[in-house]
Amino acid sequence: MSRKTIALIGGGQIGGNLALLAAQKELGDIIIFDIPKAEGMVKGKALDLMQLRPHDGYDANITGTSNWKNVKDADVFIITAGIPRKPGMDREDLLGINLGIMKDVAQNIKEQAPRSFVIVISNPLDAMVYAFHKVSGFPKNQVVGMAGALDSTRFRTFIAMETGYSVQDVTCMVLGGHGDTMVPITRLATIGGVPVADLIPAERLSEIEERTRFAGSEIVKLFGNGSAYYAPAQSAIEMAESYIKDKKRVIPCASLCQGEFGVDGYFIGVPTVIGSGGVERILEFELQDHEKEALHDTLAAVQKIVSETGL
Ligand code: A3D
Repeated sequence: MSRKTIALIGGGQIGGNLALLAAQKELGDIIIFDIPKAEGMVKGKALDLMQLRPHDGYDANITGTSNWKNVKDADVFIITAGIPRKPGMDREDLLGINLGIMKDVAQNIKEQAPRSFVIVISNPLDAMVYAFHKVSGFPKNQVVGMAGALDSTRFRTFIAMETGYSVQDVTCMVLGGHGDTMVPITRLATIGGVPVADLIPAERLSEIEERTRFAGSEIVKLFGNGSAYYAPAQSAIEMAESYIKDKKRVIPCASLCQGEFGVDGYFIGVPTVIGSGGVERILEFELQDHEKEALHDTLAAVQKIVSETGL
């Protein structure tokens, strides 16, 4: 079986970490693509990563390029092309610049690798994954947005920090849009199978939900000149790995809903099965009334930003 090729479109902070993690997991050969102005930077990152491989013996070929022809027929694309937030900015403030970039990227991926599986990370995520889908015309199983995977691991992290129990045993999911209206499904969060509501007082739990909603901004404020990259990269790699190894993991992802959870025609965070068929299935379950309301609010926010794309 030949190795898969993973093309990383955007070789900045997240792109560099994606390359490192994909190499360490031996997911395949890696191509880091960026604009001509950044070609030296991605070629340098690729070479640096090549020289790290002998330590643990990762067999992956890593290259940098600004030529679309070099990503021809790549199996997986992970898109981080665009600009990140700075303090005081909402994700929505990135729309003007990142939409133009996403249209260009979608057109090129459509030409070079029409059968690939595409994971979008660029913000504002809910609008960017929608734009990719519209412009590329890719079937819905080939396109997915990374957001819920990260929002859920942030929620898990804060629950583990609160209790002191292993983060490994904390499970929970965050659904909805990737913004302040995201919906942590707290009643389903458990630590080793024990409901968190039995372990953490309600008041503290709602503070943790709130911190989760603004976890991205908390890091943007601390950095002062960009947004998070380690955890976002790992979250997308989990999704890529599930596709490449046909693991059929169930991960909250921005998937195109066509009736699921009462959402029609929008990408929104829902429990998604990712396997060799790409987005293979959305797992629906009964929401409680307050969760339905919250999902309705988050859908309104997603619809608003999507309408601003004009697509
Ligand atoms: P950064 O380090 O600036 O990297 C972005 C890269 O994109 C730069 O190297 C640019 O040169 C490159 N780029 C710009 N235009 C193009 C183009 N047309 N083709 C290819 N490459 C291009 O940013 P970052 O890696 O920190 O963040 C990347 C994106 O991810 C931003 O939009 C962030 O807002 C977003 N992000 C999303 C999440 C989610 O959870 C969804 C989390 C964190 C960041």
